Amino acid sequence: MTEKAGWTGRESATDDSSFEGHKFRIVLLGEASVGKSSLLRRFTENNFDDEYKQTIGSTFATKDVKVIDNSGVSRPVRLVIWDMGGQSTYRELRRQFMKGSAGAVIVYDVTRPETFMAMNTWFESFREVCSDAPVVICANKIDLESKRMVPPQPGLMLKNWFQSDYFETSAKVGTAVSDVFTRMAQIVLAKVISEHSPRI
Ligand SMILES: Nc1nc2c(ncn2[C@@H]2O[C@H](COP(=O)(O)OP(=O)(O)OP(=O)(O)O)[C@@H](O)[C@H]2O)c(=O)[nH]1
Ligand SMILES: [Mg+2]
Repeated sequence: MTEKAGWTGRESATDDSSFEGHKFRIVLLGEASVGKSSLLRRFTENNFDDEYKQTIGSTFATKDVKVIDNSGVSRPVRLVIWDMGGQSTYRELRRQFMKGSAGAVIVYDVTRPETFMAMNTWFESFREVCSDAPVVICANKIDLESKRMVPPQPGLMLKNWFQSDYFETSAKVGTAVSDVFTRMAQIVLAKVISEHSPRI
């Protein structure tokens, strides 16, 4: 799949006559096997696969959501979500895709503390490329209660550190998955609206 030329994190819908709303590119980041593709699949197809199929390079999926803005108006938002393979060999490719994206969902696996420990590196590499785009943290696989090694507390510390939202999710069961993406849509929409309102 190739990226459309001239894409930025925010695009008006003028190039897509069937959709009237804002369109945002979001990237999914985090270590290999934390559940990025599974979260995307759950969100876009409401499906889950127990078998691990490593993402080769990157793929994307699109979903339209309705977001209530600050004035209570429901607005259509199209999210184009890029799913980056977490293997380190894709580092440069990921940098290219991060450029100009409107926000990042950064995921770790609560059963593997090393994936939590890597969160700061993911955050920093995103910040290097997108200095003020919003980030949402996803503590995934919370259905694996007996295997859970990272409790909520460190996740909440990360939330403060990154100044971001934090969700505990399960792509398997579906817990809070749509909340993650809907919240991201809401934040990026609010940001665009505030950047384009006249300053007094
Ligand atoms: N129990 C449970 N398993 C999950 C969950 N999310 C993902 N998995 C499993 O974890 C494995 C890895 O999931 P993926 O979605 O492929 O992980 P990824 O982050 O896309 O991995 P890369 O593409 O290599 O970066 C798969 O076997 C999934 O079935 C979850 O919420 N709960
Ligand atoms: Mg994947």
